[in-house]
Amino acid sequence: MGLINGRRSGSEQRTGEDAEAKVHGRTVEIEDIDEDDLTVGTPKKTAAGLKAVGVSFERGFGQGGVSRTLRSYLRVNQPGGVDCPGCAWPESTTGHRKKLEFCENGAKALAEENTQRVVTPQWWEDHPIAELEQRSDYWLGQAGRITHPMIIRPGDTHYTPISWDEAFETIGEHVRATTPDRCAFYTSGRTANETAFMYQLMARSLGTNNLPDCSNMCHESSGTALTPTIGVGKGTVTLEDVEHSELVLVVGQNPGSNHPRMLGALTEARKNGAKVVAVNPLPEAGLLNFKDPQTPRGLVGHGDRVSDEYLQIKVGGDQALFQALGHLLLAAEEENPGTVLDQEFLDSRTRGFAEYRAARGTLDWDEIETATGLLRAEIEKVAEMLIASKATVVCWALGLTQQPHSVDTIREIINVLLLQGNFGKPGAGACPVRGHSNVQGDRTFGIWEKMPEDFLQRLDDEFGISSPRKHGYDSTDAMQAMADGDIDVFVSLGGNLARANSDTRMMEAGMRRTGLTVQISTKPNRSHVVHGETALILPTLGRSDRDDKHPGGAQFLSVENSMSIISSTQGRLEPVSDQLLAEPVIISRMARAMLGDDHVVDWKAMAEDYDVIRDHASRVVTGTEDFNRRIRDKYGFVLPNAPRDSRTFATPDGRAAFTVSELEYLQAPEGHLVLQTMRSHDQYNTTIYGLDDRYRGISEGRRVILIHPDDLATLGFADRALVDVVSVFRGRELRSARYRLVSYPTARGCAAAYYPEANELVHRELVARESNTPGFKAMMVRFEPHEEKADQEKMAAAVDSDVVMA
Ligand SMILES: Nc1nc2c(c(=O)[nH]1)N[C@H]1C(S)=C(S)[C@@H](COP(=O)(O)OP(=O)(O)OC[C@H]3O[C@@H](n4cnc5c(=O)[nH]c(N)nc54)[C@H](O)[C@@H]3O)O[C@H]1N2
Ligand SMILES: Nc1nc2c(c(=O)[nH]1)N[C@H]1C(S)=C(S)[C@@H](COP(=O)(O)OP(=O)(O)OC[C@H]3O[C@@H](n4cnc5c(=O)[nH]c(N)nc54)[C@H](O)[C@@H]3O)O[C@H]1N2
Ligand SMILES: [Mo]
Repeated sequence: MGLINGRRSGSEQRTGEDAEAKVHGRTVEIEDIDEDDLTVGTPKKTAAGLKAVGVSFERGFGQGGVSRTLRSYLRVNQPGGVDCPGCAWPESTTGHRKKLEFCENGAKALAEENTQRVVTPQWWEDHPIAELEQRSDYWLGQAGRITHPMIIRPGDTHYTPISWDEAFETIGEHVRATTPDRCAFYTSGRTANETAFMYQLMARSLGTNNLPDCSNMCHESSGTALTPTIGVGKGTVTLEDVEHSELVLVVGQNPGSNHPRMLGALTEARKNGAKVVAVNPLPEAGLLNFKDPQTPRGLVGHGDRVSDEYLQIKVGGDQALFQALGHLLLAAEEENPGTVLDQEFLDSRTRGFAEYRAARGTLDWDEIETATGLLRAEIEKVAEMLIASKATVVCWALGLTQQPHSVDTIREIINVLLLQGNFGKPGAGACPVRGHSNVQGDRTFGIWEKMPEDFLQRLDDEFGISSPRKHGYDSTDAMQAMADGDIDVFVSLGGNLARANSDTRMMEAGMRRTGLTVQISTKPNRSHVVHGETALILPTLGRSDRDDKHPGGAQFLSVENSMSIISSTQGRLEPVSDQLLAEPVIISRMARAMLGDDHVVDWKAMAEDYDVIRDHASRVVTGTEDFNRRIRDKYGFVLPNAPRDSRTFATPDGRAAFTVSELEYLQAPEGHLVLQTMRSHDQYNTTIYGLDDRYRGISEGRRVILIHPDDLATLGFADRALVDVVSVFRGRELRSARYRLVSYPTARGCAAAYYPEANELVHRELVARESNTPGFKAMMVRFEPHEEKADQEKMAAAVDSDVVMA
């Protein structure tokens, strides 16, 4: 363990080799995963509690040391502090915030960023690409924060340091040597609003809408379903609505691991008399019971129950469920007219009700039971709860967005909410629970391959540019374009597309074909390892780092949470290296390198003073008028949301739309199961924090398939059998070797594996209709006993047959 304390010092202007950088931190070598160490215990029935507090501090102290950790934990999610990089769940804006307004997994996210482990030029020298290719995501991410800009040129075996000046010149040369439509600019959802705004402006000034983002793989199906039906592609509730609802449905979501602070809101709602229904194929601990670590009772008591009903639905059965619920509401209204539906709302605010009623008038219960794996009586019970509720919220996340029929499924949720007028009244509404802490803000500020005309027009007017109108690539199309050799420059503002996207082998082949890949990153990941012919790594400040190298002093940024509240975020910790640049500075310099110093946009002014960015944005982004004043309010400000604010809908005729969809669900062929992929409790997307999926009882290994004991028996496998997984789609097969089958109480016919390991099983063509989101929760798989020897041959065969390369 080498300690590099102030070994180098100096300025960013020199070339990397002789740069005298000030780096503080230590390099560490951790052991890589040994899947044979896997242990399996029993799934837990309660989330959080004292253990969660212990883990928070243990991880924090282990990565960042005591004082850094305490300073960062005390400031997270406080007014004027740092927005937690963990998730997009909101904090209260009505006053009371706890001293520690975060959760175990927020703490881990901070610990990972605040780490004092560093990845120096020496580290890259010690680890050739050939070695890094063999390493797991866990090993790569745990190495720590990248301290210097690095480059790898054609024929190189290692990354070597490069000066910032040279790095930007390299980008400029590559961009000028090609055409704008052969460049793509990816964004991950941690990017702040101001940064996102500059980034999309840069792409559009260059002349492309190729702005794929993580949202394409995440909640795109939600936006696609919501915009035409209710006129806004976002949720329509506030935190207070959730807490004062009479009924909350939590569908396709695992808040215990992915939005732990939501459990506080659900417990609060139940205390206020609400009922909570969980809909999930897995019995997730956080949806069963919760011990709130912020209360004494939560630390020592038995905890609070979270859900009143638990529908253990089959993967992909939710459209059927919501069709059935709609049918039951209509039937109940017919029986007792005037008691169930909000007729006044239906008449005055919606369209398409008659067609919907006609379509849902009848129902094939056998098929509904097959599709959902639920009993009619279970569904009827939830329908009764809906009928009894005067204010219902439906929350959902990725369990609904990553399947072929996802958009239809979400439209069925909207139908059910519309029936009872659950929009624009307290305690009611649609609540897609967003993922990355600023994924929603990035969209608001223009990161989208098909931004609407009015935004583009205002952007053009503000800056005197001519934005292209042709839609760009989303993440799936970008992968295809890369694999086809249609991309020369790929820039990634955060994220790790090589691992996050579907069809890993195709994605990696595409990255390797690209002329220049540029990763603006905090930590090493797979997208650095499977790189373009030339590749740059540009290390940036994280959200909790101090950003004060500006003429006007320290700057702050802003983010938007899942409930449309924009607030400021400002880091205060000493960066691990004085070579790191803030993201707006990187974009400003990159833009000038691409577009020339005489470009009509004053990039330099924006990077020097973020108020300048906000001033521009306030004239382009709807709802951000007077941005610079309002962002300085204690809790920021709320963006307008027509359904929520005024029960109005910005659709062409001003009405919310009912939709009719054909029933669809996932049916695996004989001998196959439906496979979903999900997050463990110890990861942030492709960043693997540790190997402990505590609530599900899995530790020290990640290549597992959770499978129902009866399915194990039917398929003729023993618990813990070592298998290869074969995923089939339209007659084509993808394989992934060496998984352990683990007997688990999931719904029958469904299996679950961890993302991103299982992404190599997702066919590129398996996407949600309309939204083009990969079918990460809709694979059809079978298992074959794993034979060590056949391993290499099979993998080689899979590469030959499945990757389309010229
Ligand atoms: N700690 C931590 N927090 C995170 C993240 C992280 O990786 N780690 N990621 C962030 C991001 S980007 C996102 S988008 C969110 C993701 O948050 P989630 O959506 O909670 O993420 P997943 O782990 O994909 O879990 C999906 C859940 O849906 C269930 N499910 C799967 N298929 C179906 C189905 O067909 N129907 C139903 N009803 N349920 C189904 C699964 O069993 C699982 O409980 O979390 C964010 N927060
Ligand atoms: N099979 C399967 N695949 C999935 C999913 C699934 O459920 N199943 N979920 C999808 C979803 S919901 C999402 S959102 C995507 C996630 O896709 P991405 O957003 O592309 O992936 P992340 O793992 O969140 O990105 C992690 C990397 O971001 C960089 N980073 C972290 N913080 C910062 C920062 O402050 N600035 C910068 N510049 N870089 C930073 C680090 O270098 C880190 O390695 O994956 C998708 N892929
Ligand atoms: Mo996400």
